[in-house]
Amino acid sequence: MKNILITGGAGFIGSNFVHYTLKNHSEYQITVLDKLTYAGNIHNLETVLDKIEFIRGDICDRDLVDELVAKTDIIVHFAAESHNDNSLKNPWPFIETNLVGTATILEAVRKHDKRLHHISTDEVYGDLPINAPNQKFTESSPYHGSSPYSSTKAGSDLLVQAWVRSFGIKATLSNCSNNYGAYQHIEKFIPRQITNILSNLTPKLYGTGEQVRDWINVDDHNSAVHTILEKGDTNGQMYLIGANGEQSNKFILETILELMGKDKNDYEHVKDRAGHDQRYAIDADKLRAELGWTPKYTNIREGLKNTIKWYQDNDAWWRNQKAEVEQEYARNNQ
Ligand code: NAD
Ligand code: TDX
Repeated sequence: MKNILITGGAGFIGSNFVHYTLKNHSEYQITVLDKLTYAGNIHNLETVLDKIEFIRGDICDRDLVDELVAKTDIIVHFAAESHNDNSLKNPWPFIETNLVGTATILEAVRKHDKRLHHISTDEVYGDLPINAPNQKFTESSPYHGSSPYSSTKAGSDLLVQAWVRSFGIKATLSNCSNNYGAYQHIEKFIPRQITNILSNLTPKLYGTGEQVRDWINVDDHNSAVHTILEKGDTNGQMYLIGANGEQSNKFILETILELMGKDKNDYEHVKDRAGHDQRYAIDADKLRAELGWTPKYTNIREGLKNTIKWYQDNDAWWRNQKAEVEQEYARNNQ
């Protein structure tokens, strides 16, 4: 058995990673470290709490991180402030968690000589033009963060790279595109629109809605992370994760409306996001060619159908947050 420490394991992707690991990788003994911010939810793990160790704590807490890293073999670092819109209102938690938190983990990894996998995002590369299908992000694309969120994630990647080069720590990095699936906070695009429809509220599209995101099922992201844990080059190699899922926001929203039996025009355009990235697109050839990974769930219609069903079936998981989330958006005319 190997011990694995999962930071941010009560959030959207991290909790899916815990479930995925328990189902598919019995070789791991799991500890989760999560602060349970507004985005973390212990209920995401309630069915498996007897199979894992859960520790509520902050990745910026040096003593706690040191103690937990000392006891583990591998760290998979998901914990982050993750929502662009929040970073535009108050960047400080992003600077604390994404930069100081990652540095705290790196120092413990260095001291105890442990293996790190750092979870990052395609947003570190900025954006691409909408009408340039041949342009995609690759591992050699230049860093170009647009928001405090994406720039602090970019900074966290650079910290990992520096600790590899200067201190020789064993680390891999992955930069994934937009995830969808169960347990995603209702502040994010797809769950916000699904829960708007389930609450008889009008879905809200920023600006023209022509912006493109490269959608991937959260289990495909997590299977890629496991592939990197098994076969990745720990000399600081970075792998882009994506499943060729490019779609405009407008298309996604119209498909959700249609799948939920509504008129596909039944939404409103609201104020655009400041600095809104136009298009993300991933070239995942390195991961596919070097490590032999392939995604499984590439039918976005099917994926949206299952995600809608999850929010329908798990009303209690999101319902009591809905009014507050929408109030916050309304304050910004969104
Ligand atoms: P999320 O906001 O749903 O979850 C983040 C989790 O981290 C929460 O459980 C929260 O409580 C925890 N956390 C936050 N600050 C912490 C701190 N200081 N100490 C300990 N725990 C803390 O985010 P997510 O969407 O699951 O994203 C997880 C990771 O994946 C992030 O690093 C994000 O940048 C990256 N990522 C996300 C996407 C996406 O589409 N959501 C795509 C690519 C990469
Ligand atoms: O109500 C909305 N209406 C809307 O049109 C919301 C919340 C969003 N949008 C648009 C903005 C984006 O173009 O939808 C798109 C997706 O928005 P988000 O869900 O906020 O995701 P994004 O900003 O693309 O970032 C996501 O993917 C990369 C995650 O939140 C990040 O954590 C990840 O790094």
